[in-house]
Amino acid sequence: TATARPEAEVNLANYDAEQARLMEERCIVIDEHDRRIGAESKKTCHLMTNIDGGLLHRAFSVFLFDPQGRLLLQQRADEKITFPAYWTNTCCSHPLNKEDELVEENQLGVKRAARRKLEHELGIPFEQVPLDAIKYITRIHYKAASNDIWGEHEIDYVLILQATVDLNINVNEVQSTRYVTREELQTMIEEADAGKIKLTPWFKLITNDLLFKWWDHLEQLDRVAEPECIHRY
Ligand code: DMA
Ligand code: MN
Repeated sequence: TATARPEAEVNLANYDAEQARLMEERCIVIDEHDRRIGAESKKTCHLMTNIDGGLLHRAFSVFLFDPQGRLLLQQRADEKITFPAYWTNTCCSHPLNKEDELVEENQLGVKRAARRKLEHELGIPFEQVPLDAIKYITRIHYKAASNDIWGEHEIDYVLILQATVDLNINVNEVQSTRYVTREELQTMIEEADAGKIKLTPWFKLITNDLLFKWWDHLEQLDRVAEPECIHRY
């Protein structure tokens, strides 16, 4: 079973101060069936030493589409400790180990966390993202290293949203954004294969396997949702 090591081994003083501070957030530690078994700091959850010991946490990934069906992407800030400067889906983060974000019924906890981070990273006002506009599709269990020290090992709730939103990006989190069509995303995938840009591992997995099917059913997401499923990679 998973055991977290003490916090002391990696010195966060070498990183951006705000991103280092956010490493104190309390993530939800889960077993491979997505049952809560505890809580650990974001730092503890993202150290490869702990991940290699099996430590797993709960996360979410938002895919926001505009009314014309274009997907909003972000390029992560250079300040991010994991996957800096990588292009990825609209917004990712973690529900925190606090009462309102622990609620599992109707995936309320992760949806609340998604609204919180859409506002924090992209400046999207809460009122532009009603909770019932956020559709839960499925879960993805994956592991990926960012470098020798840091990485991800998560069960990631995929949330899809179609809305018109105002953006006011937090440059400590996000360095740029763009809306893409399917064809434009395909071009970015080719650029990533050619080494010209970087795409996050979870976004690549989801894009390879699942995204285009969801994209074809934005008006009828119930038909492609797999709420009980945990896709394993
Ligand atoms: C973590 O994303 C969640 C996934 C699905 C990779 P993140 O590194 O952007 O989290 P945060 O914004 O909280 O640093
Ligand atoms: Mn994570």
